[in-house]
Amino acid sequence: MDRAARVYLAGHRGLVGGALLSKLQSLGYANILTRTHTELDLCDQAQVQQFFAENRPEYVFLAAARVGGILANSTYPAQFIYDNLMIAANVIHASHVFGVKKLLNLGSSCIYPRLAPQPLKEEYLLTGPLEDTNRAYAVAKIAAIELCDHYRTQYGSDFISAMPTNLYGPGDNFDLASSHVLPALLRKMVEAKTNHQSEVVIWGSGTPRREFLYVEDLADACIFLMDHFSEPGPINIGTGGDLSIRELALMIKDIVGYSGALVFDASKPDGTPRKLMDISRLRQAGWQAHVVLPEGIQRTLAWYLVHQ
Ligand code: GFB
Repeated sequence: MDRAARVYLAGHRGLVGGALLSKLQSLGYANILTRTHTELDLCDQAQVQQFFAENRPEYVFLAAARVGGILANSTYPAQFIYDNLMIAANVIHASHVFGVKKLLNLGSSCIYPRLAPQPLKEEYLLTGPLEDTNRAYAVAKIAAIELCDHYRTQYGSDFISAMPTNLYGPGDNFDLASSHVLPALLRKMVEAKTNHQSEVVIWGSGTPRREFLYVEDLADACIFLMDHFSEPGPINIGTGGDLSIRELALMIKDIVGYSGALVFDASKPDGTPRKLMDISRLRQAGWQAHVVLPEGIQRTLAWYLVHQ
């Protein structure tokens, strides 16, 4: 991407969008277009078409979505499927209508079949039943990938889809009802330490395994792919390693310096047992993650202690 190119970053206030905005600015991109949800409702096709007509972005990072952890996904499925379908359809279609040079769409590792072989290869998508707790979100995200691929086939659009694993980092959502596991456990342990609580409750059995990618690494990977990847089908973005929720909780406990007990609440859902990504396609493209989990947790904790 030329540093003077008009780059539309949809979702700049989210975890991914915030990291992408910082990274793009640090690399000297001077013409980054952003709009808040109040300024531009991406579920409204007319508003989206007008925005594209007036601003003519050359590149689009589609990082806007309704996202949440396992509880939010299983509590509000209608909003997760509708909002994510509309956002994807409106932004991807407008990018075609107004001649966007390249668009990067973001999927998620949770849209692979629940019991697909591990590590997950890109070709496993749509080969089996989805995880129930986030089926609504997954169907919308799969539709977005299909939109990109069919616009490439029929119209020659250079629209690519990245499939990040579970993300975390500064700017994450720390609301315990809607957040993902890593920020939730960070907050719970910080508060338990501050309030001298004797225990911290961890949802589920602690046995599911998750892969965690630091969000600044993801931003770096997205910009790399925008410049170097133009193929159909999703491309996995991960670290290549995973750990159990129990191991994660013990790591966070150690980093926060919390000395109480960890209690596992089996009444809460475990979700998919594992979703480790195969990142050989990404490695072949020439990119790999840099920030290891303990370092990323320490940076996220430092950010949270200032912004809580
Ligand atoms: O991060 P998480 O909410 O989402 O849950 P998923 C991961 C695992 O951590 C589950 C456990 O087994 C949870 O039961 N867990 C333990 C907790 N304690 C907690 C807690 O306090 N809060 C939360 N949230 N989890 C999401 C999808 O699945 O993955 C989204 O629902 C998205 O759509 C995201 O794709 C990347 O990793 O299970």
